[in-house]
Amino acid sequence: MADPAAKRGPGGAVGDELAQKVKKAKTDDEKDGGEAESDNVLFGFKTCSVLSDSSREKNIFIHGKLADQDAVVIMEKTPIREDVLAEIFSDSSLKLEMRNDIYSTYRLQAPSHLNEIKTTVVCPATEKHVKKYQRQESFLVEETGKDYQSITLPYIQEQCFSVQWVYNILEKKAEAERIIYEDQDPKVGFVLLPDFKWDQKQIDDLYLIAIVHQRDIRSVRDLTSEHIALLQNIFQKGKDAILQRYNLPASQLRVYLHYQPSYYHLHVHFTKLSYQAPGCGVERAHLLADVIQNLQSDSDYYKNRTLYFPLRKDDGLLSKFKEAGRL
Ligand code: GTA
Repeated sequence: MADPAAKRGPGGAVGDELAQKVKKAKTDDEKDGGEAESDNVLFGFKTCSVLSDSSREKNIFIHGKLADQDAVVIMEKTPIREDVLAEIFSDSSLKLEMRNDIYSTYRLQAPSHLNEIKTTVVCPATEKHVKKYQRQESFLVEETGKDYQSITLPYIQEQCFSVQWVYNILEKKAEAERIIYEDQDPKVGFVLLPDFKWDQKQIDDLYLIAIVHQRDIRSVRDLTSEHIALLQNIFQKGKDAILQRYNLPASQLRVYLHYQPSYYHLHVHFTKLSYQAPGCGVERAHLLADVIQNLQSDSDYYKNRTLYFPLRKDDGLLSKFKEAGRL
C-alpha cells in the first residue's frame, strides 16, 4: 500500500493555513514534475461553435478543430485566493472606470501568473464528447431493473466513452505524480487523486475521485453485498487521506457516485460539501453512505430498484427509452 500523501503534508489549521497547505502540496507536486511547462497545443485552434457558456460560472465550452481533428476546449476563470491578495493589491495596475460619491469601479490588471484560465482540452473529441458539453434540455428517465437489462446495458456495452484514461491512471501511465493515496489490493483497492476539474489551488472547490482497481464494475447497478468491503474501504481510507493531506474532516465532504456516470468503471466522487460541483444534485448523485446501507439491507437493491436520472435531449440512451415506449 503506497501513500505518497504521508510523506508530504504535516497537519495544519483552518483558514490561511489551509491555503498555505494547498500551496505547499502544489509546490511539492511541481517538484515531482506534476506541473510541467507545455507547448501551446492550442496554437492554430479553430473555433466551430460555442457549445455552452456561463457568465455566472465564468466558463465556456468550445467545439473546434486542432490540426483537422475535432476538439473540445473548456476554459474556466479560477477563484481569487486569499493567499494572493497582498500580491494583487501591491503588483497590479488599476484603471478607474467611474467614481460617484463613495463608490468607484476599476479595471484591475493582475500580474499574469495570477490571471490564469484553467483550460481542459479533449482531442480528438468524439461526437459524444461534443454532445456531452452542449447545453441542452434534459429529461428525467425512470429506469427499472428490467429496463437496465433490456435498454441501458446493451446501449452502454456499445456506446460508452472509452475508459482508457482510467486504465492509464491505474497502471501509472498517466497522472502518477498526482496520486494522493493508493490501496493496491486487487479486490478492495483503489487510487485516490484530484479530479481534472480541480486545479488544487484552493480547498473551496476540492474535488477528488477514487477509482477502483477492479475492472468489471460498471456502475451502482453492478453492486451487490459482495462489494460492501470495497465501498467501506474507499469511504474510510479516502476520508482519512483527505484529512491528512488537506486537513478537511469527513463532515466537510460530499462522497457520492453518479448514476448514470459518463465513464463506466466504478469511481467515487469526493467534493467539498460547500462546493456545488456539476452533477451533485439529487437526480444524479448517490451518497456512498446510502449505497453501503442499501446493500447491507438488500444485496440486490441496485439490481431491482427503479433509479431516476436526467438525460440530455440528443443522448442516444434517451432515444432507446423512447423507442421502448418508456418515455
Ligand atoms: N483526474 O483524465 C482524467 C479525467 N477524465 C477524462 C474525467 N475525469 C478525470 N479525472 C482525472 N483525469 O468528475 C473526471 C471527471 C468526472 C469523473 C467522471 O472523472 O471530471 P462521471 O463518470 O460521473 O462523469 O465522473 P461526469 O460527472 O458526467 O463527467 P464530467 O466530465 O464531470 O461532466 C459533468 C458536467 O461537468 C459536464 O456536463 C460539464 O457541464 C461539467 N464539466 C465537465 N468538465 C468540466 C471542466 N473541466 N470544467 C468545468 N465544468 C466541467
